[in-house]
Amino acid sequence: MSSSVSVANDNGVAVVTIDNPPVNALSFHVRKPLYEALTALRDDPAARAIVIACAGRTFVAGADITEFGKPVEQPELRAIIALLETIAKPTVAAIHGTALGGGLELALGCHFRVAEKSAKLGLPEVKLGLLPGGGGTVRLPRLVSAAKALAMIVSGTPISAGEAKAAGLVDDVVDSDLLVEAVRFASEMADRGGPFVPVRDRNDRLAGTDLAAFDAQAADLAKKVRGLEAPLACAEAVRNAITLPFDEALAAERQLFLKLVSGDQSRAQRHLFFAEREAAKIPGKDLQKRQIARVGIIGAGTMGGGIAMAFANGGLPVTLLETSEEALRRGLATIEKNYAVSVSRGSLTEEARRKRLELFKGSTDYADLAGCDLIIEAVFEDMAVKKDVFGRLDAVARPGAILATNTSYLDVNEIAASTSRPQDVLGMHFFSPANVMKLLEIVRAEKTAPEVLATVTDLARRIGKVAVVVGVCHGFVGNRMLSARGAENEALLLEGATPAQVDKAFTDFGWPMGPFQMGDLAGLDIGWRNRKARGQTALIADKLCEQGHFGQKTGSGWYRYESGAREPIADPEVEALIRAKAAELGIARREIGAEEIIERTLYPLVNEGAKILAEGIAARASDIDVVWVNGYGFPIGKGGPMFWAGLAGAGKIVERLEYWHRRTGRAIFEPAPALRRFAETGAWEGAGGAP
Ligand code: T1G
Repeated sequence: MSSSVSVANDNGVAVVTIDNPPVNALSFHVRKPLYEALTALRDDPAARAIVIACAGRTFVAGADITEFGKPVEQPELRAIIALLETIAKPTVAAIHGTALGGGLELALGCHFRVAEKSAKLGLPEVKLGLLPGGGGTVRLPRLVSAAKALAMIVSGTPISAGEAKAAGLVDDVVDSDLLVEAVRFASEMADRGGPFVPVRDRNDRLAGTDLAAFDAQAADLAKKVRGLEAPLACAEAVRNAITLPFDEALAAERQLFLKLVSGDQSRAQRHLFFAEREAAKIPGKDLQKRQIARVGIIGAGTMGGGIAMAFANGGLPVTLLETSEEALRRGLATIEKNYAVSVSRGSLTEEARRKRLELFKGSTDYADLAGCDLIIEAVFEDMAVKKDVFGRLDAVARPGAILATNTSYLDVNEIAASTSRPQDVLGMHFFSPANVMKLLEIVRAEKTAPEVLATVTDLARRIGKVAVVVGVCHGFVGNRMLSARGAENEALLLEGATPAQVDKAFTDFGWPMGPFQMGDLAGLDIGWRNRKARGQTALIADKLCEQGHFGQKTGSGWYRYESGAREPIADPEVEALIRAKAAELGIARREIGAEEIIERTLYPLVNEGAKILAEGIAARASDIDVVWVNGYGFPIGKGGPMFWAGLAGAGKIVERLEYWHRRTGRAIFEPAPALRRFAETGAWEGAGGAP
C-alpha cells in the first residue's frame, strides 16, 4: 500500500489505517490507495470484516480544504463511500479525536461506528460556507432523525461520543484500546452474520418525520443566518433527505455543494479558516515557550473581571488584585453573578461553576503576584497610572514572568520602558466582554522577546481566543481602523442620511448592527470621554451627551428605547438636532443611498488597513481580516475587509476613494500606495496575498 494507507489482518479482520498528519484530511494521496484497498478487501476471503482507523491524534477531520477550488482528482470521497456500501461483510469505523465533515461521512459509509469516549463527531462544513458534500445530509438523518441532523448540520457544532451514541450515530463507545475494541466488535458482527444494512437503506428514523415541525425548525434557524447561503442550503438538503428517494436527494446535495464551493462566501470562509491558523504562527525557530500555570490580573472592573473569567474558563488559577477590599468584593461578586447567569441559562453546569470559582484568589497585596507566571494589568486608561502599576509589578514579579497591559490605545513601548525588563512586556488587548469575545490583539512592543509572543499566542488558544500579533500604533489594528470607518458618520448625517439609514446599509451588508446602534449599545459617554481627553469633538454626538443621551443605558442616544427594551426607535428630536446643526453649518441636505454610505465608511476602512500593512503593524492582510471578523463583527461571508476589497474590486475602491478625496479634500479618502499596488497586482504585500 502507500505511506498514507496501510492494511493489516488481525485474526481475519482487515484493519485499514489512514495516516496523513496532522489531521488525516482526505487528500487525493489518501483517497486513491484507500479506494484500492477497499476494492481488494471487498472480495478477499481472508477478510471476514473491515475496520477503518486512523493513526495520529484524530480520525479523518474532513476533506482536504486546500484542494477546494482546484480540479478534482478521482476517486472522489463519494465514490469511496458508494464502494463501501457495496461491501457485504461488516465494516466498522474506529473513531478517535474528531470525526468531522468528510471523515464522518466516510464513517457513515460503514455499517457500524465505534468511538472512543473523548471523541467528537460533526459536520462543520457550514463554517466553511459549504454543506456536507459526501452524502452527510442524506445519511445522517437516517441514523439520528431529521431534526437532530438539521441541528447538527446547520450549526456545524460537533457532538460528543456519548451524545452520538444516544442519538444512534455510533454503535459503541469505549474507554480505551479503541482498535482492539473495534476489531472485537467487527469480529462479533462477522460471527453473527449479515445481511448488514448500509445506512443508505435505513429509512426507519425518517419515516413519520413531522415535515411541518421540520420546516418550523428550519425557518427558525434561517432567521439567524444574516445573508449566509450555506445554512439555508444545508436545511434544503436535509429536507430533500426526508422527501426524496435516496439517490435523488444525494444528487441534489451534489448540486448544492458545487454551487457553494465555487461561490464567494465559501471562498471567504475558507480564507478565514487558514487566516486564523496563519495568524497564530510566530516567526522564529524552536522558540522556548514559558510555562504559564498561574495568572495575575490587576483591576477587577469590567475588563479585569472578564479577563479573569476567560482564564478560569480555560482552567487556569487566577489571582485578582484590587486596590481595596471593597473594590475586590465588588469585582468577585460580579464574576459570581455572571457564572450564576450562565448556570441559569443552562450554558454551564453547577459543577463547572463551582470548579471555576475555586480557581479565583482575591488580594489587595502586590506581593501575592510574586507566584504568577503572567500578570495582566487592566486598570484605568491613563499613562501615569499604568506606569505606576508596572513599576510596582517590576519590583514583585518573579524573573521570567510575563507582564502585559490591556490598554486599548496607550503606547506599549512607553509602558515597557518603565520597567527593567522590557523584553518581558507586551500588550494583551482583550475585547469586552473579555470572557465572551474571541479576539485578542497581542501587541508586540519594540523589545518584546519572540518567545514571549509565542508563549502568549499559544496561551490564547488554550483559553479559546483567536490571537493576532500587532505592532504598536494608536488604536493598534482594530480601533485604528474603526476610527477610519467612523470618520464620515457624522458628515453623512449632516448631509442628509439618518442614523437608521446608515445602520441599515451596514446590516444589509451583513453586520450584526450599524455604527449608531453599536454606539448606543456601548454607551456614547465612553467615546465622549475619550474625545474630550484628546481634545477632539463630534458635533452631534457631543451634543447628545451634553443632554445626557448616552444610549441604551439612559433610554436614548442616537435612537430612543422603550424602558428596558433593546429595539432602537428613530428619534425625531435627534433628526431635528441634526437638521439644525446642518443649517447652522450651511450644509445642503440631500438623499444619500446605501452605496454611498458603504463607500464613505468601508472604503476608508480598507484604506487604513492598507496603511497598517505597509507600516508592518500587521504582518499579513489576512491578520487584519481575522481582527475584524473576530472583534468587530465584519461579516464572515465576506472574509474580512482586506479579502472583501478583492471581491469588491480594488480598482473600483481606489477610483471611488479618489472621487471622495477630490470632493471633500479629506485625508481618509487619499488612496494608500499599498492599496494602489493591490489594485495593480491583485496581491496584498506581506504573507496574506490576494484572494
Ligand atoms: N484540510 C486541510 N488542512 C487541514 C484540515 C482540512 N480539513 N483541517 C486542519 N487542517 C490543517 C490546518 O490548516 C493546520 O495546518 C493543521 O491542519 C492543524 O490544524 C466533502 C466538504 C481538526 C479540529 O471543517 O476544525 O469535509 O496551520 O491548527 O486546533 O463534506 O483543524 O499547521 O499548516 O486547526 O488541533 C470539514 C477543519 C472539511 C474541520 C484540529 N472539516 N479542521 O484542530 O489543529 S470540508 C473541517 C478543524 C469537508 C465534505 C466536506 C481543526 C481540527 P497548519 P489546527 P487543531
